[in-house]
Formats: sequence, structure tokens, C-alpha cells
Amino acid sequence: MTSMPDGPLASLVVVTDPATRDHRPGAEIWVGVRTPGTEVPARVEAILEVVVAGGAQVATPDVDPLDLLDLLARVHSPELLGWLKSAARRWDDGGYDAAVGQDRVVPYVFPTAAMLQGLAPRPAAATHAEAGRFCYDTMTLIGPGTWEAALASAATAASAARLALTGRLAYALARPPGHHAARDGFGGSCYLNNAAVAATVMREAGLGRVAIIDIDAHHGNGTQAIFYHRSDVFYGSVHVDPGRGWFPHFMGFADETGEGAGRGWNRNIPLAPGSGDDAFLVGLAQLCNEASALGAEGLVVSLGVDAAEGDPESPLRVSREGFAGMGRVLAELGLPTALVQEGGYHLDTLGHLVAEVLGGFATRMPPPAYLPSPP
Ligand code: SP5
Ligand code: ZN
Repeated sequence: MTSMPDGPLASLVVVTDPATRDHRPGAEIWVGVRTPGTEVPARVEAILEVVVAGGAQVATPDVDPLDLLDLLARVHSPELLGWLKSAARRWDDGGYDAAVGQDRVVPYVFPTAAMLQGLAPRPAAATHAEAGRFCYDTMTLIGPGTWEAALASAATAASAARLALTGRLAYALARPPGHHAARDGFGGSCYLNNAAVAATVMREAGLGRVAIIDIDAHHGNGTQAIFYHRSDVFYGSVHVDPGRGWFPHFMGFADETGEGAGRGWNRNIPLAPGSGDDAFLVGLAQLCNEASALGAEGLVVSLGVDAAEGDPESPLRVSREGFAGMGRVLAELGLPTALVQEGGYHLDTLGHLVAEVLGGFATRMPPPAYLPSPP
């Protein structure tokens, strides 16, 4: 006898993979100081526990490995993918742990415009230099298991997008997160852009226009850059104002609206530090209106919850009710939706905050016709 699922998240399927726990950043080097990492494996348990208690169905990603690499090749450069795959082994081969006591891949020199002065960067012979060609900060370390976890994370996003296209409400418990990863560079605790993978799945399944709406506290500079010149994927984000001193510092300003064919397909709504529910929800409603006006047929939500009051990584002050409100506003779009985990670092509240967004969404979604009817 089939029993009906019960609980506020009964209509939700959460896509998760044990390999997403295998990335152990070990540390973040911030202003030259080795600090404990914030993007830790325990985030997965913290979230899974609460969404399962809410009645969500658990699924593992069902994506052929070659299909996944094919999808990733549409989002990222072969050079970046090759580096991410081989970096931990190259570091190990280089003997850095024994020589200098560093067991993670950490860049130290960056071929920025300030260095190159117009010359094209060349591949660097030294692994510790080559790292700076791809990683744009010192906080996003690579170790054994990082590549496998990043692949698994992208697979959860791809699977969630496919499930969304079959009418399910789908949430990818993606870790490591993705929205700071660009076509050929990574940083901000992100390696592969999971939300971009989800949007690509929806586009290739035949949806003409897709919206990515990003509620993480930080601007998703990677996602913006990937789609900046395109008029088939809208990127909209509400985030703490980079102009007030917050990561990613150099991108995420209101005047970044897309270029070329992509003009009008990018929208940033920066908020002052200290902003709370009202400002965030007004901004989010604006993004939803734009996505709707542009004719979006599918939705990917970059679901970070680090805008919460009490999160150690952002000065925004969104409440639990605010997060539930976000879920309801997003559901009003009435689109096939895959929600993809991004940031959120306060382990005690993380799962509950995510569940608020998902629960808010689920209460506004049409009743799930796919569930078995009661006898
Ligand atoms: C996905 C995501 O939310 N990435 C956020 C990356 C922003 N990190 C900025 C880190 C600023 C310094 N944090 C100090 C704490 C040191 N552990
Ligand atoms: Zn964030």
C-alpha cells in the first residue's frame, strides 16, 4: 500500500549525492590569513535533515557522466575543466605539502590586466602559478575530492532541471555552490556553475527563454558573465551592494544590464548593508516582473540563504518569514522551476532557512497531479 507523503515539503524532490560531501576546502585564505572554511561538508547534512523532516522525497542525480561533461562544456571552457580535474593531482605531484606544508591548491600570483598590460596570458609552467590563471581569489582551495564533489553538485542541478520539466518541484542540494564560477575562471567557494547547467538543461529541452533569479546575498558574477551577451537566459539578482565593500567587489552594480544581443537581459538590484525583508522582497518582485515580461518559460533559482540576519558572510538582515515570502513570490511566476543551492553559512539555521523558501514556494504551487491518489 502506498502511503501519501506528508508535511509542508511533500511535493518536493530534493536531489542530493554523497560525493558532494567529499570537497573539504580545509581553509580559506583571506587577507593572507588562513581561516577555517565556511563552505563545509556539514552544510549538506544541515539542509538535508530539515527538508527530509518536512516530507521531501530524496533522489540521487540520474545523469550519464558523458552527458554531464557535455553540459559542462557548454558552460565552461575546456581549459578550466581540464585544470579543475587535474589540479589536486598536479599539486600532489609537485610535492607542495612536503615542501611548504600546503596540502591544498592555492594561487599566489594572478595574471590580471595590471600585470599583463595588454599581453595575452600564457600557460604557466609552475602549478602554483597556473592556479592563478583560473582561480581569481585565495579563498577557493582545491583538494582531493573537490573535482568529484563539483561534478556531483552540477549533476544535482542538471537532474533537478530535468525533474522540473516533468512537472516536479525540484531542489538541488548543490555543494560546492556555483554562482561565482564563470566560463573560464572560478572563486567565491564555487568551481562549476550549477545554475548555468540547470538553465542549459532547460534550454536544450526546448524552452525558448529561461530566467535565473539569484537570491544569494552575494552577486552571482559567474552566472551573469556566462549569459551577459545572450538573449535566451535572463539573469537577475538581489544582493548586498558591492559598491559598499562586499564580495564580489568588482561586479554586481545596477548599471550592468547586458551587452549586445543580451542588452536588457541582466538585472542587478544591489541593497545597502542592513537591508531586510521589505527591500529584498521589493527587489525580488521586480526581478520576477522582468523575467515574466521577457517571456521566461522556465525558472532556475540560485537559492542562497546567506542574506539571513545572523549569517556570518553578509550584512543583510532577512528573517525566516522573509525567506518564506521569497518562495511565494517566486512561485507566482507559475513556471517549471529548479531551485539550486548556493550559499548560507550559519549551520544552526541553514536548513530551516532553505526549508522556508521551499515551503513558501510549495504552498503556492499547483497541486501535484503526479502523486498517487489515495485509495
Ligand atoms: C556562494 C557564496 O556565498 N560565496 C560567498 C563568497 C564570499 N566570501 C567572501 C569572504 C569574505 C571574507 N570572509 C571572512 C571569513 C573568513 N573565513
Ligand atoms: Zn553568498
